[in-house]
Parts: sequence; structure tokens; C-alpha cells
Amino acid sequence: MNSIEVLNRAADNIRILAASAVEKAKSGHPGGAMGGADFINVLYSEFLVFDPKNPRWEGRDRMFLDPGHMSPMLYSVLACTGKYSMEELAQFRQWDSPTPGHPEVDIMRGVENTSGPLGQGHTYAVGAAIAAKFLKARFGEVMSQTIYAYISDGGVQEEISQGAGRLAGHLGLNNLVMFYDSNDIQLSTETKDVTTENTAAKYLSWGWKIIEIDGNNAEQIRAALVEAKAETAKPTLIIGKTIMGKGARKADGSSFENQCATHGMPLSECGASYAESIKVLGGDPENAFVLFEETKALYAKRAAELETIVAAKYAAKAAWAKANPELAAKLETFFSGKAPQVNWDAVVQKPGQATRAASATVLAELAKQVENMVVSSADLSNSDKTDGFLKNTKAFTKDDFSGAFLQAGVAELTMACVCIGMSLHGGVISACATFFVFSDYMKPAVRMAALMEVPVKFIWTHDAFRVGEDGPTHEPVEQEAQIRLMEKLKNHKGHNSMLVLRPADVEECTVNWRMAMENTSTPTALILSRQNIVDLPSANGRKVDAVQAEKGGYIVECDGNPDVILVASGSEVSTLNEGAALLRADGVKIRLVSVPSEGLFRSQSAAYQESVLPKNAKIFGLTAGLPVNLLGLVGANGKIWGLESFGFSAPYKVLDEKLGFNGKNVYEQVKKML
Ligand SMILES: Cc1ncc(C[n+]2csc(CCOP(=O)(O)OP(=O)(O)O)c2C)c(N)n1
Ligand SMILES: [Mg+2]
Repeated sequence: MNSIEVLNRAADNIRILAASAVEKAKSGHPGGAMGGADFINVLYSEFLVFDPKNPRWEGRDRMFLDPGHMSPMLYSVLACTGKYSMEELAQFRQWDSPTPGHPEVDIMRGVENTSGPLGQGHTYAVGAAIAAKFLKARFGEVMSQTIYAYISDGGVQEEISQGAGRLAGHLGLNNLVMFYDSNDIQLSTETKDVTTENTAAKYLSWGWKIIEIDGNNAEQIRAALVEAKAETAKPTLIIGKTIMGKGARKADGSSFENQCATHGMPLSECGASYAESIKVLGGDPENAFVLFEETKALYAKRAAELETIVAAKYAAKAAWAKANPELAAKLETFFSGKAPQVNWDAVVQKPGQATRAASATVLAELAKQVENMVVSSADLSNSDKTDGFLKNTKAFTKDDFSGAFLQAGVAELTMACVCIGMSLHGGVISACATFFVFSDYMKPAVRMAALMEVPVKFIWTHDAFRVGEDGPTHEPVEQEAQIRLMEKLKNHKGHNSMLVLRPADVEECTVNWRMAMENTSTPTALILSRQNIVDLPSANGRKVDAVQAEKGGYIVECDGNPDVILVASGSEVSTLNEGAALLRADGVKIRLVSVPSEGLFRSQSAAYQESVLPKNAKIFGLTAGLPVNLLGLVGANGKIWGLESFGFSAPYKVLDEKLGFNGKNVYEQVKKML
């Protein structure tokens, strides 16, 4: 066993590196990192199981950081394991360095998740723990890793912790161990100024095991981790009382610990003395980016231990694979990250349905064909029609993860982050559903999914005011514009950060679902109608013609040299088609265009775009959302009929009439325009 002296020396080393990275960058957060160093050091030097040579090994333990501002702590401990050099730590927060201000997912360097928006990081861990349970139910002991999470006061205060805590306790995620860095200090105040909750009692009531320790005491940390790992029925919360800015000193050598000021400023700027603090911690302020001999020895010893541990795990896996070749092949397929093989011909759509119903038809097939897909709903499965999937599997329970459905409860942001966590864990394809209007509750997670490039599928139904009687609270208007902004935003690979699809009828829905399943590099949204939609006209049958939706936008029908182009997405395409019949009776020649994804359409060749929507054409657009949805498609010569206010409570056919979403109004508006 490592001596406590050695562990404390290595923790001080991590404190020095973290504080020095911030000092050099002239910005960052030293205080929390210095307080959390003891836990992170014990975790990485004695507990976390990973393969230093193969960071992607699916059987590794995972550590999800919630407070991204403690990045210097994470980079420093990973430097002890050889994943970052001293030079890279010294480049903290600089252009093109691998040490950005807040951690950005980088599996090869041991960073399991991007973190920064407090609360999301530990919820990914809950998702990863669920994915691990799902996989263990299928593959047994080869998938028996522990998921660690590190949370701080901010994460505990964020509302999402309620959902994460409830779900983890309810599902008895004993493979989840969360350390709460409880230093009683946050960004602008002490915690006592904003909360009087009994956090231990709160998590206890959710079904967690609670261990309370001195979070700067290596012996207590070790004992707590041993106890947590032995727990067989519950997730564990280790509440570690820590000292903010542990080791910080003023110029006169007196303590500068437990100061709010160390939260987000270099030591030299917040009232402490950088040099004095580094000296007290046993370092050299003139040459601070150094690993002590003791630290090197500690982590070399751990590396050797890991070699033995991992070799044994690989040997056990090899024996298992020999005895279970089919399962072993399946495990490999699950973790390949490749799109699953799906026989799409098995999807048989009934005409004239709502696209949410068409989605249910697809999901029923996916439940049968895609063995590693997990679908979740925030208590709306019978409305958002994920029940198409659920009817072919069963929901997870504490003792049974053989199903593939997660009843998330009414917690949309939690659900979204749990799905992201499953995806980050790997081995699982995750999808989650709710009403489109409540995508507002999920947007912060959508943004992170897009930034991390995880292929979560977001299913949003009840896509417009045609929710009807429920009224404006339930009627999305501006939501499509918001989500489509993610199509305009590029990820760091230079691709649209998200694929947003709003199918026009049942067959387009199947095609869009195929595109979602084949999109393994960004999140995808499917925006679906509540009400039935008349199928679009088609020369070759919709099943054939709808395949053109792969280009993001396409011509549904065209009368020779058209007088006007009618463009929309979703159910409004069908409404345009009603108007087209009236216009044709007047001798007007029409082109009908469906654009399920403007972002994807604008990624096509200029020639293709021009062939569908010529720049000088007269274009009329119809959207049940804000007119801006179609501005980029309709152009200056055109006209858009949209909704510019909140919706209203009334039967949807009445709303269609009152708000002008019918063939007659399309006819009138286009006639005025021509
Ligand atoms: C969602 C979100 N809101 C606000 C912030 C800004 N912020 C960063 S850290 C922090 C609070 C820090 O308190 P704590 O988590 O206890 O960290 P410590 O000060 O102990 O390092 C805040 C408000 C954020 N990162 N994410
Ligand atoms: Mg704190």
C-alpha cells in the first residue's frame, strides 16, 4: 500500500501544477483544483482501472468531471499518468493547446467528457453507468467497470442534479461512485449564503449510499473508495469536506485557504502569493512544472499494477470470447461506432399518418433489429410514440437491464444528458423523446452533444400549434428556428454541428430516420407532427421519391417551367400541395419543394441547390413556426407565411383556419404575390 506521505506529496504536486498552469495562463481557477487534488490523486494512483496503452479499451473505468473549471486538476493528474507533458500544462488555455480552459472530450488523453456547464458532467456519468449496466446484462463480467463522477457545490445546486440523483438511486446504479468536493465555497459567495439543505439526507432519500469524509485525507478517501466499490445495490456519494485553495499562502506566509477569491483567479491576483504557496507545497516557484521523484515513482508503480490488472482482464475477455464467439463479435460491433445494419424494407408505413406515428413504425423495427439501441422518454412515451419501441422491449428496472427503454420521468434535461452519457460510454446508440416545445428544457444538453459530436437522436413530436386545445404553453413557434441554428453552427471538424430533420409525410419520416441512424458523427433531431398528414404526391411512389430527402431538400413535383415554387418542411408541404391544386385550376404552374433540413440542403453542390431553388425564382414559403425558418430558402423575390405570435387554445382545424394554414390561404397569398 502506498504511504500517506507519498500520496500527500503527489497531491501537493498536483496542486502546484494546477496553480502554476493558471498562474502562467494569467487566468483560470486554482482554488477548487487545489482542494480536490487529494481525491483525484488517490483515485488515479490506486483505483481507476484503465489501459495506459489503449485508452479506448471498452472495459475501462470512466471518470466524468462535472466542474470543468477544475480542468487544471484533471490535466495535472493526467500528466502524472503520462497523458500530458509539462509543456502542455504550461500551455493551459492557449491557442491550439491540448489543455483548453475547460476540458473538451479527448479519450486518447483520458478526458471522458467536455465539461463547463455545471450539472451536466455528473449526469453523463449516470448515463454511462446505465450503459454499463445495459452492456453487463448482455455480456457479463467483461463489462463490469466502475463509473466515477466528480461534482462540486455548483453541480449539486444545479436543478439537473435532482434528476440525475433520482434516476441513479431509483435504478440502483451501484457501479456509480460520485465524489462531492464540498468546500463550502462557490464562485461569488460561501455556500451558506445560498443553501441550507442537508445534501446527505437528500441523496439518502433518493436511495444513495452516503459516506462522509475529510476530503483532504488520503486514508479516508481510500477507505471510502473501497467501501463504495463494495456496494452492491446503490450508487455511492462520497461527501468530502475539502479546503478551497489548500496550500494557498499570503506573502507573509499566513494562510489564504478557504477564500472565495481563489475560485477564479491566479493566486498572485487574488490576494495570495504564488511563490509562497508553491514553496509551502514543496515546489520551486521558479521551476514549478516538474513531477517530483515521489510522484513519478507512485504513478510508475500504478502503471505496473495496471499492466497486471489489464492483462488479467484481457485474458479473461479472450477466454470469454473463445467460449462465446458470437457475443464477442457483437461486443465489437456495438463499440465500433459504426451505423447499425438495418433492413429498412421491413419498415412498412401506413399512408396518411402523423409523422410521430410513422416514427413509431420505424422504432418498432429498430427495437427488433438494433440490439444496442436504448430509447428514452420523459413520461410521454404514449404521446411521443416511442411506445413503438417500448412495446418491443421493456423498461429498465433496478434489477433488470435486459430491456432497452429508459423511463426518464419528467426530466427532459436529465434525460438528454443521460443519453449523452450513454453515447460517451460507447457501445450504445441512444435516443430520447418529448414534445418539441419542451426542447427548450434540453437545449443546453443539445449544445453539448453538438460540441462533443455525440450521435444522440432527439425525437421531438407535437411540432407546431396543431397541438391545438392545449394552447400556447404547448405550441412550439420559435423552437424550430432555435434548433435550426445548430445546423448553421459548425463543429470543430467544420461540419454542421447537428442534423435537424422535419419530415413531410410517413415515407419521408422513414428516410429521415435512416439518415439519423446513419449519422454517427453529430446529434440528429427529428421534428414530428402530432396530426395526420396527407401523403405528398409522387410519380414513382412515395417510398421511392422520398429517398431524395437525403439531400436535405428536393423537388416533390414540378409542372414544366413553374410560375412559382412552393417550399416548406414537415406537414406544411402537404398544406402547400392543397394550395397547389387550387392554383393549378387557375392555370398557375407549380413546383413543390420539401426541405426537411436546410442545413443539409445548403451543404449540397451549388448546381443542385440552384436546380431545386433557382436564385431568381418566385418562391412562396409556408411554416408553422417563425417566418425566419424559411428566409434562407425563399430569398428576396419571395414571400413567407408563418406564425409571428404565440399560438392559441382551440381545436387545431380551427387554428389552421384562423391562422391561414390551409390550401385556400396558400392560393390567396400566392395569387397576390404573382
Ligand atoms: C450552468 C453554469 N452556470 C454557471 C457557471 C459559472 N460558474 C463556474 S464555477 C461556478 C460555481 C463554483 O462553485 P463550485 O462548484 O463550488 O466550485 P469551487 O468554487 O468550489 O471551485 C459558477 C457559478 C457555470 N460554469 N455553469
Ligand atoms: Mg465549492
